[in-house]
Amino acid sequence: MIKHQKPEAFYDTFERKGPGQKTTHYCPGCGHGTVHKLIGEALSDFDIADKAVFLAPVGCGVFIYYYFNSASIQCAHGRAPATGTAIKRVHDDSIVISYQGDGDLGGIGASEIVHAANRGENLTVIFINNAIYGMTGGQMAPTTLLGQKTKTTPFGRDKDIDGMPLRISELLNTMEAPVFIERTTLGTPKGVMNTRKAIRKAIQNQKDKKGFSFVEILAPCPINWKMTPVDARKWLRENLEKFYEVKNFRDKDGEKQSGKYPWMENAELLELLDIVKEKDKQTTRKTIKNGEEKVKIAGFGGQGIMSVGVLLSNCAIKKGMESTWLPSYGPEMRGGTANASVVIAEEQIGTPVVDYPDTLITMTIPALNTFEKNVNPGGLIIVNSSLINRKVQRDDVNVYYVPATELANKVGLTATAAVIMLGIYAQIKGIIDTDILKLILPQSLSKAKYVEINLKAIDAAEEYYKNNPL
Ligand SMILES: Cc1ncc(C[n+]2csc(CCOP(=O)(O)OP(=O)(O)O)c2C)c(N)n1
Ligand code: SF4
Repeated sequence: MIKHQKPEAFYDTFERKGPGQKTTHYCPGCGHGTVHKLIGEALSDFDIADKAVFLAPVGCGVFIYYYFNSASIQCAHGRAPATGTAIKRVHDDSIVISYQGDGDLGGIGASEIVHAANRGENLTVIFINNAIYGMTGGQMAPTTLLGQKTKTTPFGRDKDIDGMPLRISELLNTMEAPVFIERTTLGTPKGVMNTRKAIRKAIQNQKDKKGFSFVEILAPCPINWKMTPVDARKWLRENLEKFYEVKNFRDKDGEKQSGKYPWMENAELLELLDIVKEKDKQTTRKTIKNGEEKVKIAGFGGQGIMSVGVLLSNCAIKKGMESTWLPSYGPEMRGGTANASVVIAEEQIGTPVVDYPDTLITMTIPALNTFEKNVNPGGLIIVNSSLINRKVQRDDVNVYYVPATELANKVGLTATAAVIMLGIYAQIKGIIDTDILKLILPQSLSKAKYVEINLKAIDAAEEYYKNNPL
């Protein structure tokens, strides 16, 4: 029976250009739409749409998340294979589909695809080769044919000036690791059916944990080729297919990947991260207001901002909570602005980015100036009053002033000021406590000789807060 219907893996309507839309943003005759349908059908037939994670490229495929009712991540230009590597390593059961154009994959992202293929990541990569930069209006791509006229090659691509068109499938086929590499075409109905098969195989391989699977699809871009959809398919058959041989390059079984990476089996590390201590998790898990606490620790480089962020995050993990740490540096090696974003949560964390912190721990005036306005109403700002000689302007947040640098000097090391700030945070918020700080601190410091003095700094913070409660 032939069914003509939208795959269930698609949303009912596409909201890209307002509610209720039934059509995609692609131009008439564009290859992207055809390939979306083939992927959608595969996901529906395999019943894995809920496990799929799309890696959206920069290019015309950028809006993939408007169409598939699956998870998707908008990747930096060309970086989808790197993003996919990370996702696979923490969510091995997800089905990660990297969807990329020839500019994205073969140009700016050439390095990422080469290394992901060479590592044999268990990913499915769908590579749309339309021999042009579609989204930006038709500039030359790495795959543009010799003699092909584009915006940036108005007299046609010239080998001596622009180099030869890149045959990406052949390039990846020089490597040992990939298990499946096939080039298909949308130039004919038969080609579309073969593309369908190749996409299914590449997804099935990932399901079976076989390894890196790559499908290069020769696709039309009628708009930038300046042709009608029918002429574009003809041109594709007569030109693209002549240079880019349509064939299967390899289909090997691949050694089934265990899905476990060495660090996932390192008992010492598991112990450290407390992943194995389920019991401990249940007994010590804290209830956090709204289930999540977002902290921004900000100051200058060299003040221990990053280390204290890692320390906080590790304490939270030790307590059986989820936590992320995200550093942000200014361009200078030393003394530039620096801030760390830490998220602590009862459940899995959606994003490590902290735009609106619940707590701001601020070591310097520029940091206070930058982040004060972003603190959530009802939140907390802890101010190092030794270095910040102004008051917080907000009246809808709690503020605690602590002369952290002064206290650190008394302890005997100025650099412990950030640990003192964290000690104060522990006292006020109670999400982590002094005991856990003292337990984790020795593991967080790279130099053992500073452990003792930092432990003293935690005591100093506790003492100070006892005498000056909020
Ligand atoms: C860092 C960066 N460099 C360049 C661009 C401009 N840019 C946007 S899409 C694109 C290439 C798109 O071509 P392709 O990957 O072939 O996809 P298509 O649009 O043809 O599907 C480029 C160069 C950008 N957005 N970001
Ligand atoms: S510009 Fe080309 S690749 Fe982009 S949507 Fe239009 S036809 Fe498709």
